[in-house]
Parts: sequence; structure tokens; C-alpha cells
Amino acid sequence: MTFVQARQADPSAPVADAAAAEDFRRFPEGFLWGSATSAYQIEGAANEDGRSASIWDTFCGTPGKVHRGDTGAVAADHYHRWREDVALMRDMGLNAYRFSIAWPRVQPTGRGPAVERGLDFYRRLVDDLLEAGITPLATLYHWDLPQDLEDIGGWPRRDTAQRFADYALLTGRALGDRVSHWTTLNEPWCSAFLGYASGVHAPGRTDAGDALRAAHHLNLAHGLGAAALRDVLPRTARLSVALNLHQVRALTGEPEDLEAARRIDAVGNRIFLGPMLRGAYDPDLLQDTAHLVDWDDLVRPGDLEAAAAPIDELGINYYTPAVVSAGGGVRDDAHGGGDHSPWPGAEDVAFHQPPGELTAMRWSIDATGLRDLIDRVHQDHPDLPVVITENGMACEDYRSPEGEVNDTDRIAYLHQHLGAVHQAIEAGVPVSGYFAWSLLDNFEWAYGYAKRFGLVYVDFPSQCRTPKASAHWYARAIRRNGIDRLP
Ligand code: IFM
Repeated sequence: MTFVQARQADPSAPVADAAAAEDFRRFPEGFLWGSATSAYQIEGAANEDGRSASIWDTFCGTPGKVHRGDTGAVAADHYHRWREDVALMRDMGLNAYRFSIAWPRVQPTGRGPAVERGLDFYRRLVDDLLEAGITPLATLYHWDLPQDLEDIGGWPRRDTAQRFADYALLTGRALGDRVSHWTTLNEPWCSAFLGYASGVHAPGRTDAGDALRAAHHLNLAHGLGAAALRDVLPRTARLSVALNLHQVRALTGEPEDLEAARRIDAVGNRIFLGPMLRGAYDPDLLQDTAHLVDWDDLVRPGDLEAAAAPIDELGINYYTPAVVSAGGGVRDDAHGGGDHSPWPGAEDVAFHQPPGELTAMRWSIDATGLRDLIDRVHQDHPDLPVVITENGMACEDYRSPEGEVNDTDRIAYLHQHLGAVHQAIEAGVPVSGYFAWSLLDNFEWAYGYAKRFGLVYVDFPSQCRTPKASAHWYARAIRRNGIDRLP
């Protein structure tokens, strides 16, 4: 069924009668109904138009790092099929699209002048989005550090933050006339701790001290990058950062389990929230990790003021809560497992899978986690609007002989999580939008192509796109600017 057919079959988009109105959850006017992607996960064209290798190209080329040796070299071939993808978004009725810019396309060695051919791809994409009435949100960094910068130290090296600020300036200058919403970093927790502590992500290093150094330099990069963007963007531009905040729950109310939850909250959430939003690291975090890094040496005068450059909204990426207790020996499988912990200073915390339904990533499904996270951020920062920059689930999707993908579990997931967002809005939290992860099935990092998160099914050998049932469901929610009350 095409989106047009779906629209014809559903002429009753406005709510018809009082009972139906009672059951309807309307979102505020101007709410951003979006979906999100990232460059390395969809673009492909790894060697075109001057793009150089990123740490993910190298990691994928290292035997044993990525499922079946998959790579993002072709991915969903979005670099060549972006017109078709924008048309899919337009047909779905999206009014916003969050994508990331590949640093190695714009500045192949991570320094020096911008490559115009690389920027041109994003200029064309953004122009097409604007023409389709879709607001573009550009993320500057979604994990694809130019390999040249890793070769001289990567994120544990202080200068990488300055390199990022230069890249932000070049990119802001080039696209600031067209892109009004900018996000500095996506999920710096993953860059620092999966990249440098557990090593399940590129560059695959396993040194807890380096991971903490990386976290600090990502905080600094965010702040310097935001300041650079402010210098070149119109005053109306909106700046944010997208954090994968962990909704941490202690397994029991016992003091040792509460202590485990505190430690995970410190190194999972407050390590970024503190510097970015308050210009400070919390003393308990510094204490938990003092044996791993010399914070006095790492944090130079002015760093924390720089990291706290003002932003206009906070992006929250949420998938599943984290249930923890005291006692080691239980690996954090929700974050890729691995023999090295991604939680410096909290290595002896055990992770538990709550009972109930799981996604294909084996992540538990719990929309109350999203509601709780939004509330927590709002309580701590009442004046800061939030935007849900990622949320979605991986399913065992397949295309039926009739050519349909009937992902009813994903529909239920989206419905529940949008319900949580609506509750937060009703309670007075300014939530400006929701971005379903992801527009397309794509390269799911160490899982390669084995996990499908898309609203649109991609048959990778043919690159044929098929909107799933969830895409039709989402399109209807967008047309109605709301959802039915949850059953
Ligand atoms: O695919 C990733 C994305 O790149 C970052 N956030 C989580 C998604 C699902 O794992």
C-alpha cells in the first residue's frame, strides 16, 4: 500500500466525535514529527568525492570486530539514493529529518579547508528537504572520527576537541544559510566508553583512563563546537547535543544496589550533563574514577566554562532502562557485552534484564523509562526544552510474498513511547519533537546489517525500499498530529 492509498483509506484524519476525541492524544502545533539516521549507517560511497577513512572504516576492516565482517562501505546507498529517500519522507508526512554530516567527507584528515564536493552532497540534500517542507536537523558528529585524528591520539587527545571546533565552524559557515537546527555530538557516552573502554565500537581501544579523557574532550568539543556555530549561524539557529541518557534503576532498595545505581548514573549521565549544562563535574564521579585518571591534570582552567556553552534544547536518545545491582560478573549485554567494562569506576556493577518483552537487540521494552528520563531532565533543568532525538526498536522484520512488512511490535513500541512523550507534554514539559530511529534499515555498528531499526525496509542486495506497516502508522499519527489513547 502506498502512502497515498493509506491517506485515501483514512479520510477521517480529524477526530470525528466526542468519544473519539476523548481517546485522542493531540500533540502541540508545530511539534516536530521526524525520523533520524546517521552518515556512516546509511550513506555508503565510502571512497567518493574525497571522503577519507573514518575510525569505523578501519574498525570494520579489522577481522572479528563487526558481525560477519559487514561494513558501511555501501550501507543503504543513501549517498546516491537521497532523492528517493527524501520522497519517502515527504510521502510519510515527516516535517523534520535528523541526519549527520560525515566529518571525513568535509575535512578528510580532520584539519584544513573543507572539501566542497563533500559539502555539496549535504547542500543538495538540505535543499530537497526544504523544498519538501521538511526541517533539517544536522548532527555534526555521529561517531565517524577521521582516522588521521585517531592515528595521532583520537578523543583521549586534547587537540581533537579543537579540531572538532574548526570542523563545526567550516560546516556551520557552509550550511548555516539552510540548516536552522544543529546538534554537536550524538551519544558521546558511546564514543568515549564503547570506543575507548569496552572497545566494542571503533576505534576498539580498552583503556578506562583514556575513555575518561575522551569523555572530557568530548565535553570540551561540544562546548567549543557550539560556540563556533554561534559565531557563524543566524541568531535564530537552535543548538543542541543528543545524549543517550541511561534511565538507571536499582534492582532493590538495598544500600549497595542504590550505590550501584548512583555510580552508573555518575559515569553514564552526569559525566556529560554536569559539564554541558552546569559547567561542573560532580564530586562523586571524580572520586569514583580518581584511580583511573588525574582529573586535575585533565581539566584545564576554562574547560568547564567552555563545555557549558549555552544550548537551546537537549536531545534525549532513549531505548531501554538499565537495571543494576551490586556485584560484578554480569556483563552489560545491552551495550555490546565485551570483556572490558564500558563503565569506568563502576566495573563491579551487575546489569539485569527486567522481565517482559524484549526487542531484537534483547533490550527490554519499557516506555516508563522515557517518561522518567524526561521528567528528571525537566526537574533538573526546568528552562531547557527537550527533543527526543532517537527512539525505536529493532525487530526481526521480513518482507512477505505480497511485499509487505508487518512490524506490529514496532507500532506498539512507537505508540507506547509517543504516549510517554504526550504525558510529559501534558504535565508541562516543553518537548519540541520526536525522531523515530530510524528512517531506514541500516548498518547497526558492531551488529552489521543483522538488526533492523527502520520504518522503511531495505533489501540490501537490491537496495529496494519498502515502507513497513510502522511507517504507515507513523504517517497517520503525523497527519492527525496525535495518537489514540493507549489501550
Ligand atoms: O543505531 C544506533 C544509533 O547510531 C545511535 N543510537 C542507538 C541506535 C540503535 O542502537
